Amino acid sequence: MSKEKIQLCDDLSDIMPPEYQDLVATATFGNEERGWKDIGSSKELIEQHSLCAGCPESIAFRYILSSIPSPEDTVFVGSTGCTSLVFPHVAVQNIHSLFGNQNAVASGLHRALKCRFPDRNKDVIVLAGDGATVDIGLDCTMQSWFRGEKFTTICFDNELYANTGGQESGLMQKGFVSKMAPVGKQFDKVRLPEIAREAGCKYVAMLTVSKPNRVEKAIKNAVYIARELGPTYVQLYTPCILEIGKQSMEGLDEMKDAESIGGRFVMKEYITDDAKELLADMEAEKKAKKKAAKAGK
Ligand SMILES: Cc1ncc(C[n+]2csc(CCOP(=O)(O)OP(=O)(O)O)c2C)c(N)n1
Ligand code: SF4
Ligand SMILES: [Mg+2]
Repeated sequence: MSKEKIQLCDDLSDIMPPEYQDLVATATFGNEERGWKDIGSSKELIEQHSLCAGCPESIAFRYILSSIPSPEDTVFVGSTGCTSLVFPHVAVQNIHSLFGNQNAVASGLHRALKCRFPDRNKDVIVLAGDGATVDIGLDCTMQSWFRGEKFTTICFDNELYANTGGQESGLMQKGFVSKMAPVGKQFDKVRLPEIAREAGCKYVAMLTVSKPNRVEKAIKNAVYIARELGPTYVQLYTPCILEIGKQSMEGLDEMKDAESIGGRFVMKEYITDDAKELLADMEAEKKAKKKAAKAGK
């Protein structure tokens, strides 16, 4: 795992786009400690986006891309929705699946990568909206968890179908009225984190993207646990400011409100015992490495 994979060919380097040259010069590939704090000095994996100005999905993308441990060995599987507008701007391999099929596609992809590269970690990460994950795709989502497929599912939960103008989703809150669902949601928000836990996920987290360090930790936990043990699920509140009638600067306040005591997005984490053990071992190994490095100075 290194920057070697993205090196420029000497004869062609001067005609390569400046974005690619920047990527080669500043990429954090191969740095195990890469994280959200690199965003300020390296915009390597996402140059721009085509979401609405101020959409929290854009910062969620940046936090995720800066936190994945091995971008050069990662493949994202997306689905139709606002998230899919971002993938063309992202410098990580990605596949666009038919709406709702993303976890089935990811299952096949992960198995194929395992056969092709048996000795290498190849991380597969599904990143899709709530409509794709819980409504139209729920069967594929849950069956992949039942089968114990070793990849991470991330859901950008904006509590409606944003990309098609605001229809009701299973993750919409009870009573909410949107443009394309004028009667108001009749049922409670589906408890997907609990379903994920009961369907066999080894690690589940639900949180907003207001605190980058929390997002980084959840993404890293999810990817490392999926590599070794089984399916993991992260649900991120990325409010659709357009549909809930907020200004571009108001997404952060909306997330802070939603995660405060009694809110719908108070942070939740479920970790199985074997996953806790794995995380503890990794932490101990990291500390030992640091100590050895210090002693060697
Ligand atoms: C098979 C199929 N069914 C329906 C659609 C129409 N469609 C496109 S985006 C979308 C809603 C996406 O909602 P969500 O997954 O919550 O993502 P968001 O746009 O909210 O980020 C739908 C229903 C489609 N493109 N393909
Ligand atoms: S419609 Fe909503 S979710 Fe989609 S980009 Fe705009 S603000 Fe974001
Ligand atoms: Mg949605």
